[in-house]
Amino acid sequence: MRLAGRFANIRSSESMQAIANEFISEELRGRFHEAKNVLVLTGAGVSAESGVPTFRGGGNTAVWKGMPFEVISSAGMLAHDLPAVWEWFNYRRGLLEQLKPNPAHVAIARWQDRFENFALVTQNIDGLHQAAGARNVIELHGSIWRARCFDCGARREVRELQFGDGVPECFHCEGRLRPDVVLFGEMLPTGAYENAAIRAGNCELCFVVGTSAVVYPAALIPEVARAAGAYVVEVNPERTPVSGLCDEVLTGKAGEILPLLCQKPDRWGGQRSLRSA
Ligand code: BJW
Repeated sequence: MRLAGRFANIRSSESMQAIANEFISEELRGRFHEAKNVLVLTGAGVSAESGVPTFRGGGNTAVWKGMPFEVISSAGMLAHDLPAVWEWFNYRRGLLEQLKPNPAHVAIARWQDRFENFALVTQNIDGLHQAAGARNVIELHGSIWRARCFDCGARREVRELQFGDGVPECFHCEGRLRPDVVLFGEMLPTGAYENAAIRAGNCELCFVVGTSAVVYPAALIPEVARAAGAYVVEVNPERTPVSGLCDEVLTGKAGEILPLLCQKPDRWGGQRSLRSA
């Protein structure tokens, strides 16, 4: 179901409610109301409405100084030109510093207090979920706000660093620091995927929000949830390779769709129960 264009005229919570009733299926509203174990997997699209460019979609991939991001954000580039990698991430942090969480981040952060067991798994490195108040975020691809030592593995907030010759030094061992992000061809942080997969295997409702679902192993999470019997819902303006396995595909922007799910249950017409339907 496509939501495009409907949000320009929203004037009141009543019209929000009307749109929610129209676009969010009764099945999903019921499941959302009753669920105890919920997992959300997010990708770059959840931050798009904050002004963060996505990697793919919208006419192809990001390029910086003539290099596609698969090149500049790769393990090979770390070995080849570490100062250029820092320059790329410093540039992006500079842009991010001016951006704020959008209604999708805010809605997801609220869900953590709504469900008994809630897991937020993100591929994003931008920190916007945390800025919206999300806690215990499982960061599959690290964080642009941290640095890590090549030699001793110590981590440090980037804001605390000094960039002398372009590559900051470790406070512990004087080794070279790198951005604490997972580049192409690198392993994910120890336990991050495993933790996410366990949570996916235990959830009953799984939202897949704003990801092209082409990067592994993150793209396996919806499959793990589905195989374990979860109801899987995709939120994305475009179809993706996981659309076919989803129980519902909500076609539209995360910042418009997710707040609809946050409407209070009584506004959805009472305590609907799927099991008694
Ligand atoms: C909206 C919206 C709105 C727009 N609302 N939605 C199995 C098969 C083949 C290859 C592999 C495999 N397993 C592993 C690999 C290799 C590789 C991989 O997956 N390659 C594929 C591309 C083929 N994976 C890895 O290398 C991973 N490491 C690993 O697996 O280690 C073991 C291993 C190593 C080597 C070989 C084999 C195994 C690591 C992956 C790290 C990814 N890193 C990046 C860069 C981070 C640093 C940086 O930022 O520069 O992470 S790549 C980039 O893609 C970034 C993202 O987190 C990631 C995913 O992208 P995402 O989030 O899905 O964004 P987009 O842009 O792709 O999509 C945006 C979506 O939003 C679109 O669908 C829009 O429609 C939508 N959208 N506006 C909602 N308003």
